[in-house]
Amino acid sequence: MHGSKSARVLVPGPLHEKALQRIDQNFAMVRQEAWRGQLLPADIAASIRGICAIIPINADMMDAFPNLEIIAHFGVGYDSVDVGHAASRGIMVTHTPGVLTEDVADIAIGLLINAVRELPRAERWLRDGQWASQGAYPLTKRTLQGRRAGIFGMGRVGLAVAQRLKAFGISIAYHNRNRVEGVDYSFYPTLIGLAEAVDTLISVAPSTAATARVIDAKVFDALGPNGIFINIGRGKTVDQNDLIKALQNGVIAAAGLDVFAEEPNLPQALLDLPTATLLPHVGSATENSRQAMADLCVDNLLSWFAEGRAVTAVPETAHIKAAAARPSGEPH
Ligand code: 8YV
Repeated sequence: MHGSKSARVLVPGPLHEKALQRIDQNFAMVRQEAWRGQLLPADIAASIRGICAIIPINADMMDAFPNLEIIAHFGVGYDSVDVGHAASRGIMVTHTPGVLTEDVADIAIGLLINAVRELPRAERWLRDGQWASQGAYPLTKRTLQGRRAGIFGMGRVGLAVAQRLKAFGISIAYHNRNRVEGVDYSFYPTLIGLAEAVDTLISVAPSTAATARVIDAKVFDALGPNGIFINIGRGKTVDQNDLIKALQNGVIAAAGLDVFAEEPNLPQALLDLPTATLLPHVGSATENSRQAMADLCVDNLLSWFAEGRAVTAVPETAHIKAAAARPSGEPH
């Protein structure tokens, strides 16, 4: 499929090199690497029909481009894009589901083993010379064996995490907005109900108005002193202060986190906790996944401008049709 060199596509902020190359080959690319929300000349702004970006895109930014048709977001989670506003203006929003699922699910398992078997601390013991000077690393209080896992968010990544946990012989339950068809893991209609039933809570939940800080002190209390909390979804689903207190006071045993409330900034209190194993949002950070995400982002632009449909629309804008594909007079 070839693009339309006449379609202007804005790329604000950083973007994967491969995506940049393909956008440049197929479209009239407007590159704004150091994007700070600056205004572009009115004629350029009016000519922008697509945006491909990893950076947040709010309503004001969309409204700076009167003829914007599509936002191709680099990432599966799209909480940084105001999709409600996009839908109201008839702007298509796409994301990158599917291609990063396995790599992200692997990180949940890595964090879980790190948290339960204390691998980062054991490695530090070795590197700091304590193995040689003091002997074996202390036995860990906890094991994966016999754990009961609860997955919050049973989408593609949640299912891939469950598949891995099954291989470890860990029991699996889940909470999701709705029961998932064809999935026979125990469903809990409330998050607190799930937390009461398990000792290992793994959050894969997206950041939405309904999930904002829902993982809070009550959930940690329910998880209990043998509790492990893993987060590979979004940091904004957690009350981070409640989590810090729960770890400081032994309300839960340990946490493994790849996502945080205000990335890339973490409170010192969290960094100071020996029972927290922390990663800098590396879930999809393999060359393989990032390349596939870059390809899917650009495939969405190509498909939109050549055929009038997106490949992977977000559900909120899946109904939107390209102007060229609409019978005249039909609204978007
Ligand atoms: C990031 C992710 O988007 O896809 C997501 O939702 O959280 C990650 O893959 C990626 O790190 C780009 O910043």
